[in-house]
Amino acid sequence: MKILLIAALAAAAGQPCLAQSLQWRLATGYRAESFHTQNILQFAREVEAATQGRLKIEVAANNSLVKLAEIPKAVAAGKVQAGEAIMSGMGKDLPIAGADGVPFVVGSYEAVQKLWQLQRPGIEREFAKQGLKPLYAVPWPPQGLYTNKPIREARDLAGLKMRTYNPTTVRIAELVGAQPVDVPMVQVGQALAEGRMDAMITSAVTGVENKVWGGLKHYYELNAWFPKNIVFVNARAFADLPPGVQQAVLRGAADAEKRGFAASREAATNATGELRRNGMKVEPMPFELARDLRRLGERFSREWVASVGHAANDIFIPFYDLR
Ligand code: PCA
Repeated sequence: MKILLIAALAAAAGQPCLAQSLQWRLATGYRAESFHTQNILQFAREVEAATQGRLKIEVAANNSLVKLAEIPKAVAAGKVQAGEAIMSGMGKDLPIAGADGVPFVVGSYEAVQKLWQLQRPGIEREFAKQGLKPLYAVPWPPQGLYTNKPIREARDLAGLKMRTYNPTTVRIAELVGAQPVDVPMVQVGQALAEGRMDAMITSAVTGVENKVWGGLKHYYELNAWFPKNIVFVNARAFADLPPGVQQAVLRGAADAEKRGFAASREAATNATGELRRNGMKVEPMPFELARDLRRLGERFSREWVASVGHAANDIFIPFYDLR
């Protein structure tokens, strides 16, 4: 009698007695302390709470489960159910994700939102073709230039070893006559200590996380682009979830996106102050450098539009309100 009563109560509360608990693994290439990963961890907690433990998401940070560059393929193959990647790094397989890395298109968080809204339908379609379902995207703070010596114009970068993380940073290094060096974000501190890099383009927050002030002395606020990280799941794994759990994941994702945008803004402000407090010179972009980089930026825009074809118009024409 007592057991029957408990069963009835559980059913009335909408909790099946034998509800199966599912466990997902989510791979990221960034550190657990990163604001992106902290946001993912909160997303995982919220999904677990909203589903009364029916879906648990275990987050594997710092390339521990799958290396950053291999995460989309690992998720598509179902080796892990979910993952995070940097969209501008996926440009080879996914040209429309490359819009993120075109310099001087996006100059504010409002513009990040606008670009993302315009990219999202195409990203959903392209991800679906690869068996992936996007959940949410969060930008890194604006990208600036770190150097070990003062820079006035692009020519001053010639011969420097420039750390890269996506096709844009590689092209910039090549075009200014620097030597591109591919260093994963979590190894920047080590690469600096070993003298493997003299400069890089990334956010203030990434400089802080890697305590770069030992080797790099200048930070120029280029505001060049705001690359986004995207969190996604294996489409089958998502389709196999009960509808209520699917809804909890989507709600959690929408909240994570909002929270992530706010965290990125906050990290941007705090990190620039932190660079200054550690003795770095934080400066606006010198006029000549701005001129040179804008020229490169225009070239990248044309190349990107040519590589993407008409899907680029669907993004850039409304982005610039050209209709
Ligand atoms: N940090 C990451 C990507 C962009 C950023 O701000 C990195 O440097 O790899």
